[in-house]
Amino acid sequence: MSEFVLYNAPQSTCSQRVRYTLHTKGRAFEEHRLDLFRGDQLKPEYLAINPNGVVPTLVHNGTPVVDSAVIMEYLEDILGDVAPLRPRPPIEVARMRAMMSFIDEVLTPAVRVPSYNLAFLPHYQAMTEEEFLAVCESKPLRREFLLKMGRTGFPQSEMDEALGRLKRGIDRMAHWLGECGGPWLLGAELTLADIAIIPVIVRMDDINLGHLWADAPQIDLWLRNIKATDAFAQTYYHGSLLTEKYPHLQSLQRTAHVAA
Ligand SMILES: N[C@@H](CCC(=O)N[C@@H](CS)C(=O)NCC(=O)O)C(=O)O
Repeated sequence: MSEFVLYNAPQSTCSQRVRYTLHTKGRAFEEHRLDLFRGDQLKPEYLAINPNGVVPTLVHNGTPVVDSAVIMEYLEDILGDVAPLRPRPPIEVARMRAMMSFIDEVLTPAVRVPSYNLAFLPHYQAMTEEEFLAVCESKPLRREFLLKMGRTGFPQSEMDEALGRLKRGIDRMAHWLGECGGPWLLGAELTLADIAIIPVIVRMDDINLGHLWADAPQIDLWLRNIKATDAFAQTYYHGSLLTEKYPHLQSLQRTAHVAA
């Protein structure tokens, strides 16, 4: 068995954070790609290593570590000498963790709402009401979220609320970059805070929400810098973007470009 075994999904934003961290550290890992719509994450053998029934899970030398932010910190704890992703002064570490906490409280849950409405909803619409309720009941972490979405999708009011939160998050990111002068969130060195926000920004870009940072060229530059890293290409292999998995989103993007 490899030292690192990663259970994840290509298009899962939480998984992408961990893939990016492992690639930045140059660590090979055995990758298991779960099919989240087939319910691989809810099978008893997976629940035994991650009782939350979500990806990612990193198994290190046989012991599971769960939750993407925890896994990133764990990797830094054990591999801190290789491509360090945490500043040295404790006050800077506190600042980095406060950013990560903001990202997880505001941006990460907010981006889920348009993602589900635009890309995942048809999967649930194809079910009968009974099947849908059974899937909701089987989810340890996402039961209420899915029930709220229902089979008609989140209403416009929820979408507007999510977009409002995304905009507030983007403004905060622009402020962080402006404050330190970039190119990364804490200044000259890439840190775990940058990695924590990558999948949110890439997802927003992918589902055509990049206009939310039209007045913040520092975010455009940050995204270009991220995309130029080796770890980015390794992390975002084909099938990691929603537009690659769901062709109907590509036509949405084309329409928006024409309209823009
Ligand atoms: N806080 C967890 C959240 C993990 C999570 O929500 N994972 C999603 C994919 S990004 C998932 O596995 N969803 C499967 C499902 O809802 O059944 C983390 O950061 O690891």
